[in-house]
Amino acid sequence: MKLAVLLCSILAVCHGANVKQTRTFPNYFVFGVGTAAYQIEGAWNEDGKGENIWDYMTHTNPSAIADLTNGDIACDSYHNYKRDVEMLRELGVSVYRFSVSWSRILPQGLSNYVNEAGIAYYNNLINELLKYNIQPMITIYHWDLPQRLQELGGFLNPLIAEWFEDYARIVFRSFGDRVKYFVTFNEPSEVCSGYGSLGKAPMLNETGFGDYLCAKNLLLAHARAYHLYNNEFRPTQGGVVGFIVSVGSTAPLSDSDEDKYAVELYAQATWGIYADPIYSKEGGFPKELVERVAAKSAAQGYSRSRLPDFTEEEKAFILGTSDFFGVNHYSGTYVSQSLYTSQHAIPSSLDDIEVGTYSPDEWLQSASWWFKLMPNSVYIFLKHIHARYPDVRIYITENGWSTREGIMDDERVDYYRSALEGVLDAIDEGVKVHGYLAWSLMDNFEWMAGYSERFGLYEVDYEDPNRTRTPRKSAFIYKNIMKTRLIDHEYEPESYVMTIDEGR
Ligand code: GBH
Repeated sequence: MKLAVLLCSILAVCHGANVKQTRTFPNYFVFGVGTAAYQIEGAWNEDGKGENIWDYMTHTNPSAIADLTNGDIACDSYHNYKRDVEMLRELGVSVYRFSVSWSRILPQGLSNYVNEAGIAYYNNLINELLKYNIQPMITIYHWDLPQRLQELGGFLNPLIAEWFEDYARIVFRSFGDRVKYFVTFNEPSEVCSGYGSLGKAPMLNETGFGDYLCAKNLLLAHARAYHLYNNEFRPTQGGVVGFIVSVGSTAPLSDSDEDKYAVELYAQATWGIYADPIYSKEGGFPKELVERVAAKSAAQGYSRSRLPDFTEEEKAFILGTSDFFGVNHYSGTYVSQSLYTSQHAIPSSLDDIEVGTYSPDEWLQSASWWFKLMPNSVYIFLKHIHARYPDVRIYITENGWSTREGIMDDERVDYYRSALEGVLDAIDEGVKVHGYLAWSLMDNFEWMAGYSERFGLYEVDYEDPNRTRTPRKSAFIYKNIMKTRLIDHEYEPESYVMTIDEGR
């Protein structure tokens, strides 16, 4: 036993030390990994695929991406999907979350023309997964809107709800006989940040307008797809449909009532706006947020709130439309009213709530500017969701750490171990977490950061035309956790040669 561990067990203070090593993940708990189409597939214009907003943006405005790259080839998973499935078998996952590309299936966005080659690609992938007993989880929309629909307004056009429903119908009809987990949207906050900032395609930067309008339209699109599944597909296919929000952890900077209230407002503005309409008791957007935006809008001279509210009928239509709470999580911050500065764009959602955030310098910085390690953040956000929506079944659909190149990723190993301790802590306290999907299976196109930030359990060699994938240390550690269903903080891989454990 290492000295540090010995001390920990004597003092019983070190979070995640071997004191807790005997705790196992419950039988119902599933493990897996995730990816997304634009980030891995490449083949951006092959076999009839149409152009999407990321193709368009990276081609017309290359300097939007930190390293001037794009997803034209990415990990080339369009040609390498069998290797991807082999990696999933090496790891021993039971769930693989991937997204389907709208413009690969419907090149022009609308359902009058279906690209059969696109359907065939996903059929091949799904069949390969099922051959090895790996359950597919399909994200129907992970940020890659067909460019044509963008030209028609994208998520600012209320018709997006109908366009999305038509697309979802083709996805359910084509794959739902074999796929039992669906997610409509990945991270609406990021989808809508494409309309309320320069942070994502289509970079509309209509702060405090575009993002709010997108939120409303996206939730209606989600609800339509959910009802469609419920009415037309669930009776024969018997799967589940969820929705994924990203939730950062928060702690009040001080004990003051103002700061506690700031935490609530921040939660409302960053994820409650998307989650409350579905999971809260009454439905609709969060009450204080609605009041704040209305008051700010009035003070700014607008004749109506910049946050368009739902009708009562729309509220009822959206309420309850998710079979599980999918949540992506990376980190968190301190939140305080006293940190509010007028640095936020005006108008904007953070300006509307008049709240600021702070992450201490002592927190370990990842390779991504927005992301430092907040101690215990997984436990904190799980408790927060549980407190807000006590009955909901939670799947962590993304969680991971970013580094630069390199196979020996001890930071990522530590991150995963302590994140999973946080999951066990939350389960011990009655939080209904049913699964954990690491982000990501392999390095991939990290949106505005290009290939400069790496989230993979496998490293991808982008210099190599074959896009060779090599397991990192974290791949061996995560594999061992999934296999033993416990977190052994002492475990070290015997070798760095990956093999498939047959007969799982
Ligand atoms: C996920 O997004 C994505 O689903 C996935 O595709 C991606 O690869 C992965 O994470 C890693 O980034 O408010 O200015 O501080 C997470 C996106 C990006 C959401 C940073 C919160 C905070 C920006 N997160 N963002 S800011």
